[in-house]
Amino acid sequence: QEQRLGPGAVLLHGYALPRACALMHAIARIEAAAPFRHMQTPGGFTMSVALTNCGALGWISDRRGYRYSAVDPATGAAWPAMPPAFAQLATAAAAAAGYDGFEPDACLVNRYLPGARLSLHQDRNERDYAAPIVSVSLGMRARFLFGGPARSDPTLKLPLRHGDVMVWGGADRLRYHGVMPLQDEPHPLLGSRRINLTFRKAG
Ligand code: MD3
Ligand code: FE
Repeated sequence: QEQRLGPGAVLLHGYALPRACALMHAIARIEAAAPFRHMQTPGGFTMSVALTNCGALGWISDRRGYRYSAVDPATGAAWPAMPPAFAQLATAAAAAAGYDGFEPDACLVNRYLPGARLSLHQDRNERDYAAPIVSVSLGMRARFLFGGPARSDPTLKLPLRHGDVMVWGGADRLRYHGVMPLQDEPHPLLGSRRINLTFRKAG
């Protein structure tokens, strides 16, 4: 069912479940062309989350900052194309949440192993904040932190499970958010992993 989290934010429980198997096969192909890697933060830390990308633009981080790149910095080659099934799912989920015509040009694929976490941050490397963001959770359960417009605002802890899809836009677009350290509760299909797809209009 749908859970409204704010004026522009909706959690669609299990929305991606019918497509989960196809998504995992597509992720295996993306991973073969552009392997998961741990990027450096501008502050010199190594991210505990490993990532890769597909689509015209990919989110990257290094000592110079966070940004989008048309090429994989590890190889200099273009990121793998966004599988049509990915774009279709993101467009349909956005429409179900009230955002018609969402056409993502970037899909960040995050991989969490037990202990990996994502500290509280805002997504602000995109050109246009008018487009929503669509996020698809696969595999192990995560405790998502849903904050406010300021880092110091109180956070709500929200469980995200295999197949859950979140859509964020409008007034909720710049909320702080993060992911608590993952507990090892192996998933029947994915084992001790969590994969998150984040669809954005970045360019
Ligand atoms: C809430 N990834 O990669 S996106 C990220 O589970 C990121 O890997 C999360 O945050 C993950 O940047 C899931 C969820 C998300 C994205 C944008 C938001 C939540 C948001 C913008 C405003 C509020
Ligand atoms: Fe984020």
